[in-house]
Amino acid sequence: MKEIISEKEIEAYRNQGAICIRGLLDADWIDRMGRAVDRITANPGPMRESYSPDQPFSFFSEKFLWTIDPEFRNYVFNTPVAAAAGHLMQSSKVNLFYDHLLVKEPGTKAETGWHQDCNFWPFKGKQICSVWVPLDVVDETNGALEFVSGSHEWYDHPMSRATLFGNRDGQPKEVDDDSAEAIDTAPPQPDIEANRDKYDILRWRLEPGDALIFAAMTLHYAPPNLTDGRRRALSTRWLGDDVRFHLKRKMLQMIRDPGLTDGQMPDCELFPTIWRRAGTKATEPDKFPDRRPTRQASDKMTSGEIQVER
Ligand SMILES: O=C(O)CCC(=O)C(=O)O
Repeated sequence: MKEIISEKEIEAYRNQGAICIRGLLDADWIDRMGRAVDRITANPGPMRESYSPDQPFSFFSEKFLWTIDPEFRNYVFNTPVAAAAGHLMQSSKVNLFYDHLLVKEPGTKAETGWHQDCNFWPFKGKQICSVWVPLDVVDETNGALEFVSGSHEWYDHPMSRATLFGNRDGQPKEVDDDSAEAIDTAPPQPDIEANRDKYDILRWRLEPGDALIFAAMTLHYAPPNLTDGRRRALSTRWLGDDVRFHLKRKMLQMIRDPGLTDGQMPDCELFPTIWRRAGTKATEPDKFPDRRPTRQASDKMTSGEIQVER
């Protein structure tokens, strides 16, 4: 289990918008989650989606599994993943946005097109990141993520993007509210693929349990999986101190309505606070005694704690 996040790693995350942390999860977690992923892909839940139109479910996606599956719940509450996100974003606490299982089956031709995650996420703020952990060895032959270094700082506003990956049913939903922000007027996304040599592109070969942690504004991509092995990855999305709920005209579909209004802190049953920096206390909006789910796993939260080296 990874014990330390260094100041150097915090600085690299701040400058590049994406870093690799080696060995964040140990072999036991990899084994457990590998079995959980095999179980879910064989018997998917309600938010299953195909991201490979020509090969249905070859690029398999499912979100919010922690709300229906004990092992995924255990993963978000009891691994060091939340703490790593909190330390890297220099936040006093982190809330879970959602967990996202992404499997590229052998021979998946679909790439993951260049995109920013935050375009259709219902939040404003800079302290938003994802922790992407592969359960298989990954490199450029089977779908390791790549990032444009520094792209998280290009603009304050998410860029608009013409094409989305995913099936039609899973597309962001139109929000019928005039106050919701439209991103169609935002700066367009540059064509990174056609101009790779102009950008500083980061990529790593990863072992199972290594983690890529990246800001929601960072442009990223993943190649197809043309090998004969599976590429299973678990991405979790995290919200820090400066994040507020923010309606966008087109929004990611969620498993249920979080019940938040524009400008609110994201504390609610659907986005639970999972990690808190030692010595910090809950602020008022974080207290939801009536709506909080029973969190038997959260009592053991310190087992997932990590320390920062100063
Ligand atoms: O796993 C992939 O291919 C895409 C992952 C991704 O875009 C993400 O986690 O934000």
